[in-house]
Amino acid sequence: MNKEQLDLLLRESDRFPPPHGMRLSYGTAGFREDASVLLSTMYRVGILAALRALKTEAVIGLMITASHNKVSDNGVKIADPSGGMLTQEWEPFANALANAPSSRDLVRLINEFAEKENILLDGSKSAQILVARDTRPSGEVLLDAAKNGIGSIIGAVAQDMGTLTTPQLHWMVHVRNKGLESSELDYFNGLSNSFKWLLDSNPNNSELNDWDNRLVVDGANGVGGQKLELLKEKLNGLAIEIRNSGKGEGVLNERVGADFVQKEKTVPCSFGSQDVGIRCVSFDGDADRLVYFTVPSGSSNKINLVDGDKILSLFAIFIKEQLTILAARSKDTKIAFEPRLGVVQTAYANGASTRYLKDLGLEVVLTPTGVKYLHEKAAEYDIGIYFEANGHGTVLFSDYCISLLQPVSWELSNVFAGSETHKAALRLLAISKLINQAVGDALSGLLLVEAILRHKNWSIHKWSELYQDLPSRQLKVKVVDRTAVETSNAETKVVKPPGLQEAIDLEIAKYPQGRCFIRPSGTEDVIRVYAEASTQEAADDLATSVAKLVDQFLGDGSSK
Ligand code: NG1
Ligand code: ZN
Repeated sequence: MNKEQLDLLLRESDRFPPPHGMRLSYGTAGFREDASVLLSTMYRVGILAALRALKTEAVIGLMITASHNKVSDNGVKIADPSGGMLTQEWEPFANALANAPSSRDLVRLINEFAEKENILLDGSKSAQILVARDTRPSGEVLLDAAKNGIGSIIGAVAQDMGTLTTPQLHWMVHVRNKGLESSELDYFNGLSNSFKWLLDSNPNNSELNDWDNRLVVDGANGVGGQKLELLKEKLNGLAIEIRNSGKGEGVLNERVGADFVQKEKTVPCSFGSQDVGIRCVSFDGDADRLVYFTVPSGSSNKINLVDGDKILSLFAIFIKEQLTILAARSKDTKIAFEPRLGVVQTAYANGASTRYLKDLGLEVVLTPTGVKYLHEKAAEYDIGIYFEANGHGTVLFSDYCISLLQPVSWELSNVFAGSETHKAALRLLAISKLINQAVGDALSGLLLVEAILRHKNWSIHKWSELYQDLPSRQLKVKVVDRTAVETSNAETKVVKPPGLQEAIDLEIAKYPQGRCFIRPSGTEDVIRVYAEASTQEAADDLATSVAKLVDQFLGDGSSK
């Protein structure tokens, strides 16, 4: 590091001292804490992004959001050149940077790391970082700190993209590094054009006069509702009403949004009896998750949830159908079109969904929680579909698969233009353009669900009845130190502290179809408990007794 760089770093980092007595960790989705303690973290992640951009010689993203967390929290994560999450190899460095106790320690760490990674810190190279934030009030000040961090590395330049959904920023990084147009307008045009294309490829389109095109969306009082207002103007064939769009009085994620709807199975604010029977959707605070639901008739405030597992199942059925059409024809063409289709879930997937998907003949694998794991696994297939039960997921297409789907491949193999085979290929191609290839995206997920339901002429009730969810319950337990829990087998077994797994197993054995696991959250200071059983009462009891065990082994006595 040259003297100019050293002086700049020391001078600037002194302005952002780290909070005392806190240990920050780059968790399931970056750093997340109460916004009031994050200035120094933002500054340091700005430096991290700049180093990553210098190392990869590509555009990097920095997103300020705490997704579904309460409005007083905030967070930051990095998008790698592919638009995916920061490589896990850099997470230890991210942790060390965030926790360096003084400016001198920080600069020493940067110097050592840059040397190890062969990153030249002499200003001879330039680097570009796209920065964006969700609608949290704390975002503006935190973004300034991140820009300061980027500006502390000579040659690195921040491009402020303003307020975006998390998947928009990831998408921009992804396409920018492919040398393609990457403005917000390009994003909206890409979604609306491929949606239209998909609808037009529906052989039954003209017979769908009775199709209910109404849809009510809960924007979680966040950025997703605002962006959908813009996208909506470009869409035909859907009558979208947006509530909790962030323009009114409501507070971000407070009794609204995908996390609330999925975990509490309760009607979000501003929804109620007027919505009985209509397709409803909830986004989370940064619009990378979506879940569908319906409001049942009657006086209860409970909903019928159509969660990420059912969205995954719908996508899997449709994609498999298209592949079957192609496989039948590929026998008498020159192309052997048999892409590997894989489905990736986590232990939070409802057991009934996993059984259903396997019964369809699909290959299903489980990974630990966190999109970085699911995405990585799904990318191993020609078409990989991944979803968390909470509604985060997408469909990945390999370059090989996309090249086979291009019209030119079909023309070469004598497939009759306009035939069902040809259309099946075009549908898959449209899906690959519609669905975000970088991360889960509520806007593109919504359009794909809508297009498939319309293709199949299915109501949300028909979709919801694909299989019956096993009753489940999620709880969180506050403990003194959540890192005291270590797990294995895609987080389904506790290996530390000793004896806890055996105690959990004894509880599970008491319940028919009982399944239960615990894991430390990567985004909150809690241990999460998930339980499933044949009745709701049994799932509740199992979760409660395991939460008590967690408390006995590790707690401070205040489970919530
Ligand atoms: P943690 O807090 O690690 O459970 C939560 C979600 C993850 C993922 C991240 C990132 C659950 C149980 N966990 O992580 O699936 O979406 O947030 O937003 O929903
Ligand atoms: Zn989110």
